[in-house]
Amino acid sequence: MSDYDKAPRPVAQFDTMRPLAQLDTIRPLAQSQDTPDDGEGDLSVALKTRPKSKRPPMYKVMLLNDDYTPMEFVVHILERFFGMTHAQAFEIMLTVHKKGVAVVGVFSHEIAETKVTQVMDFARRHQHPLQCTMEKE
Ligand code: TYC
Repeated sequence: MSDYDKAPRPVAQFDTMRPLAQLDTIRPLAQSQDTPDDGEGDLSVALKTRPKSKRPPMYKVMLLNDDYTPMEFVVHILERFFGMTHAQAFEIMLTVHKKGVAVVGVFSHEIAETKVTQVMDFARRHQHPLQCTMEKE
């Protein structure tokens, strides 16, 4: 067990998923009850409009590189708060180390904000200068 695991863990949180694409256009609905299919060869299709529904905006959560935060601490953050395997976490940590920044997940506004707060609090408690930010997709 690593030292980081001794701190209290946050309650498990399930990331929101994007709903399936919702079409805003007029499209056929199932055969209307008003016009039952009488089998007489009427090829018309019942069209109804549906209210426009917009998908909620999504937010990228990003980790920034610095010269002081230990690599293993960043790997631990990615495993603990972003559900990555050790191998995934190590790869993303190296990307941040080499490129300066990497997206570590995309979430609803509320979940993204929670992730940023969890990472920043955890880094601060361990006295590391690690920075985590969010940005609209
Ligand atoms: N650059 C840090 C080091 O060499 C490691 C590091 C990686 C820090 C990713 C922050 O988000 C980060 N110890």
